[in-house]
Amino acid sequence: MSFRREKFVPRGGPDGGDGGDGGSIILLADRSVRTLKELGRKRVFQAESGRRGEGGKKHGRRGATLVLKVPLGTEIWRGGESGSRELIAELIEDGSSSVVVRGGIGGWGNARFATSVQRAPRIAQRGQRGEEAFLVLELKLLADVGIVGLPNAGKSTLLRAISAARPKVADYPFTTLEPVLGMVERDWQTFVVADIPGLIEGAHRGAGLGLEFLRHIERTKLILYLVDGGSPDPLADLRTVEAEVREYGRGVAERPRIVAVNKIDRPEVGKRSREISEHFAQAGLDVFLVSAAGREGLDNLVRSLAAMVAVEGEGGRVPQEPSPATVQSPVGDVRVCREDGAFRVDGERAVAFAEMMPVETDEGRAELWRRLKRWGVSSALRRAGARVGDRVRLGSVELEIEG
Ligand SMILES: Nc1nc2c(ncn2[C@@H]2O[C@H](COP(=O)(O)OP(=O)(O)OP(=O)(O)O)[C@@H](O)[C@H]2O)c(=O)[nH]1
Ligand SMILES: [Mg+2]
Repeated sequence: MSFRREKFVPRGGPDGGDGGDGGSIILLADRSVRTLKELGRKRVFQAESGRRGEGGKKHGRRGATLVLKVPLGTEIWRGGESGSRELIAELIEDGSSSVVVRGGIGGWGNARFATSVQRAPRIAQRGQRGEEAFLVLELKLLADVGIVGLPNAGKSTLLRAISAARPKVADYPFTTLEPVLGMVERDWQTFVVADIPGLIEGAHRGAGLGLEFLRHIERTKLILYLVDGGSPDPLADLRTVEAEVREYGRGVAERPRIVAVNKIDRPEVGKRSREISEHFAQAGLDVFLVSAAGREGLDNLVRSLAAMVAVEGEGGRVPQEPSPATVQSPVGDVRVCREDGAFRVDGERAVAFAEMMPVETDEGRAELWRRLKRWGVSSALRRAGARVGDRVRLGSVELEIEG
């Protein structure tokens, strides 16, 4: 509330400006954020208040929006009074966001209330109360492949063998307590494999570590069932695990699958390997015979996983038009986007460099690709969905991604 005060104006009019709106809080999915740990350290977040209005009809400034970055795959739940909760958003794609609480509207200053009748209103609004919310954030890992099997089957050993991830391996059950993700790279394709704890018969009733961790593979494109070839009956082991996965529900049991029998390096397993595959074949199952520890048969297995991930990726699960990716490279910002069936790379220096290269020669092209890789452009292309055989344009240069 304010009234104009000037010399020789004995009774100035009302000139109180409006208050600014309060800031909102937005959760934003950002691929550079990996965990919720950062957020977890602080418990209460508050966006900035709007400023007060002032005399001279000056409106108060709006409160700044508070943007909290979260990893891709974050679920936002609103906690209810009775402990119930409701899912309000899932932030899966890079850049997706959700306004979780809205700032209040700024109150009107007394200048707004002046009328021909009421020339000196002593009314000013209070600002609206901002929203408050009690939220639970839960991170579901985003993996393409989930490895499922009994404890000790060699799941973690396998993930170590096919990726740079280093989950703990030991000769006792339930070595893995938390899911571990590994990035598997094969030529132009990368996919993420999740190693999860082993599950045992009765897990749906809480035996062993239970089944709760299966939520981490709810969204995988396929499941890799890994069984220990040294077990008395590997097929029965598979059935046990399958039954538990079915109990868990949520479509995990119906996911496309690959079955692999592990530890064929052990002499007693090697000897039985034909018998084992035939046993599975009779049940209509094609299996891969591998040794995670001895790195046998893994090329074949990874090739099949990669192919299945690629096929599944064409369904509705993966966005067909990922948002343009920008990379900060030594030659400045480079942007990658889709352009009628091909991929376009923008960035002044990167494009100039490409146009200056003798791309008609194998050597020239190879050198350009080496640069693009070093600048992070290849990864950006891959993230944007580019695969072997796709065309890439840099200014007037057009290249095909070679395998
Ligand atoms: N001989 C042989 N041993 C293996 C192979 N793969 C794993 N092992 C051994 O089997 C044991 C269990 O391996 P892990 O990779 O920890 O098994 P896991 O399935 O991750 O087990 P949990 O995390 O407890 O569910 C370890 O002693 C490994 O060294 C293999 O291909 N050959
Ligand atoms: Mg393990």
